[in-house]
Amino acid sequence: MDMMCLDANSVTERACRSCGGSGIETFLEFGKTPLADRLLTSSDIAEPEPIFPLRVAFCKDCSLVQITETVNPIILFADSYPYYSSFSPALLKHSRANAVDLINRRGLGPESLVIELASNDGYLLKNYVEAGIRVLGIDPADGPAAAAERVGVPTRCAFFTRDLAETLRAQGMRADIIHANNVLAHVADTNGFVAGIARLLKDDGVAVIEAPYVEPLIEHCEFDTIYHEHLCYFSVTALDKLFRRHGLYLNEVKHLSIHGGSLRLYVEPRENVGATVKEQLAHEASRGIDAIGYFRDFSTKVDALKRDLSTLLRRLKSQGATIAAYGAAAKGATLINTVGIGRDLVDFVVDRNVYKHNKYMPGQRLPIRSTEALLEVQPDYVLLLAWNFVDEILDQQAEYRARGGKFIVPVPTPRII
Ligand code: JHZ
Ligand code: ZN
Repeated sequence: MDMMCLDANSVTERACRSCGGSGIETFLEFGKTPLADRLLTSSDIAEPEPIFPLRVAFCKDCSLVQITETVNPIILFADSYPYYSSFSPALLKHSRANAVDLINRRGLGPESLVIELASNDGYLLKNYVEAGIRVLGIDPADGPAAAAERVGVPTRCAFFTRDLAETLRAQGMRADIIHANNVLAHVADTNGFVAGIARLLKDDGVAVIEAPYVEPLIEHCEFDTIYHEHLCYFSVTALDKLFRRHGLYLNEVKHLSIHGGSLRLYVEPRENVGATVKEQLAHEASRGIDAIGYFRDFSTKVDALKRDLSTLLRRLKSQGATIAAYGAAAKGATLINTVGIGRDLVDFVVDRNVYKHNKYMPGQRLPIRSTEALLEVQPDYVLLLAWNFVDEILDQQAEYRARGGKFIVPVPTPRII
């Protein structure tokens, strides 16, 4: 691998991203890795690739798990960001149910306003548009933002900040609902982002926020969901403190199976903490998720998984098997680059997202093809990089499996199905 380190494009944090405390302790080290969503074109392949330290730490003051390196967000998100939410039917279904539930529960109508931060290609807001409700999407990635406009979702192509919240408020905007799915962990100015939500919500409004949950990450060894875009790995304990700092209250929490186990948070300007939150806080205290001890042996578990997966792939290969991979996911980049899965083991990766075709995975540079390639080539095994959509993908690949093809699911422990 030909790589270089662009130090000027990142900073190493010495204090906690949330509370500013200096008691952050590293418990997992990946060394330097390339950026997970920075897919390479055939002309990039001749160039060295930027790599950045990937190191995970725990804050003893507010319990927040976080990485210590902040890569310039323009590099991460603004420029040819390849992630389009609408390529997953399961995600579309999940998002629609969320919108329908809120429209009913909160009695939303044409006079209501729903804002989504990181609205991507309009996958969620389009459901409100259909119901005649006013919406505004905000997203810094120009490709997905343009796709949202095409489906009738007015979108402002910008990063959401405290300043943007002030500007919108000055224009008379206050939201009944603010959605922020899989973005809170991506924002370098964690406090500014939450302060912006507080400024933009109506007094009786609610922020409905989804974020991957740190407990399944640790329990199911989902270490591949760690990459530079994900700055924070939230517990309810850490979130509760973060919101309170800005006069917001985490009043209700739900567990979701999406992305390997996520939380949906209902956050309001009025304190009305329900049983779901109290129980979750008690659960985290009893499991010790609010203390460093819970995280100390994670690194050993990650090493064991990496070794087992590498051994399995090498054994299959030495038996003459052909192996491809499914899902040019960001987490796939962490997996192949930390385990060391190159062209010697995996021939190509398939993905339904047409924007990813004919590009190459970062670091190991596995070529990305359309999913049809699985039936054309019929490799003996397919390593499932998008393991979070296992049911959906196995159903969709019934023909490949009927012809004898097998999937390798890497986490929580590598297994063949
Ligand atoms: P997917 C994403 O990470 C994006 P990724 C982001 N980094 C984030 O925060 C997390 O989610 C939470 C493809 N696919 O969604 C689509 C098929 O080809 O698991 C995607 O390229 N066929 C902002 O990138 C990839 O797989 C299918 O049937 O790790 C899945 O990526 C399905 C369902 C998906 O997340
Ligand atoms: Zn802290």
